[in-house]
Amino acid sequence: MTRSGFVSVVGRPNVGKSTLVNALVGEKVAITSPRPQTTRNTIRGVATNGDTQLVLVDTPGLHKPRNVLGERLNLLVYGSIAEADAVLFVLDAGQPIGPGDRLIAERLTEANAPVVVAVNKTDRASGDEVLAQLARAGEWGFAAYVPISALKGHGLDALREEVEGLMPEGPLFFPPDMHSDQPDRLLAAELVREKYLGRLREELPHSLAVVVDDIEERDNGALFVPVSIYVERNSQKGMVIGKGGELIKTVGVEARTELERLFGVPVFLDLRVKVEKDWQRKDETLDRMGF
Ligand SMILES: Nc1nc2c(ncn2[C@@H]2O[C@H](COP(=O)(O)OP(=O)(O)O)[C@@H](O)[C@H]2O)c(=O)[nH]1
Ligand SMILES: [Mg+2]
Repeated sequence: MTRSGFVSVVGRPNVGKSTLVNALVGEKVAITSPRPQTTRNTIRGVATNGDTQLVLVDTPGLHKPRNVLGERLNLLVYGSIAEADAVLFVLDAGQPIGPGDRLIAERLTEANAPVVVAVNKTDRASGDEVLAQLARAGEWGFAAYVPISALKGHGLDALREEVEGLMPEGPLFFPPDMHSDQPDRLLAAELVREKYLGRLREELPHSLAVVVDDIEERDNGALFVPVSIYVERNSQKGMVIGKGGELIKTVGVEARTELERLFGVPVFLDLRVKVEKDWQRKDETLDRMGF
């Protein structure tokens, strides 16, 4: 009998949720960055191990919402918890447990699904710090606690075992060789955004949205990918393009190289920068952008 279930991966921004999902899937399905609030939608990564399948739902970090986008992101997370067979709650071993973590823990206590706590980034914390973190989190009384490093791959087998044991019996949801249910155009948009994060100064990453409309397959098998890069103000356009088009060129080359590796065919990226005033605050614009 096979086992298969949905696992909602939750935690504060930047604790390493997306890195963990990629590590468990064994392939990049979600973008990551040193900046908080990199993940803006729920991406499902599929990890099949023998006759057990985990459908890992990577979520945006829960945080105090500052605008309509923030509110929608939090609702996404709560929805994902409600539908989950198990929850993976990720903590940072090197950061004190804060009000953000406690809020999530409270929500999870009320939820029906069993919770496995992963204390992540053990590669950057001392043994004592990791133990103290496990003890503090242990007071919540969840199903299991596992120290891991998603980046270095430490502790992942133990974590997988705990989570797999919580999956209900039933048919696999996806073919075993499938890694994500994310459409190619979403992955392409996310990869372009990832290349920009970390390269833009302070507040600009929050003003950035990337949308890929339909990807076209050309006769020679190459893919034509039309990419719209939205900023909120005219003054931000130049920052995204860079001096003499330098930045947009670098981003384009990096994203194209990665997409060609993932898709296995030549890719042509058509990058356009557009101004959409206050897109984060407008319901109608968010709908159009697919949030
Ligand atoms: N040292 C270390 N860094 C990590 C680990 N896991 C994630 N990170 C880093 O933490 C940052 C945030 O990771 P990300 O997966 O985007 O976090 P998310 O916001 O929770 O999805 C990135 O710079 C990651 O490389 C880990 O196990 N060890
Ligand atoms: Mg993330």
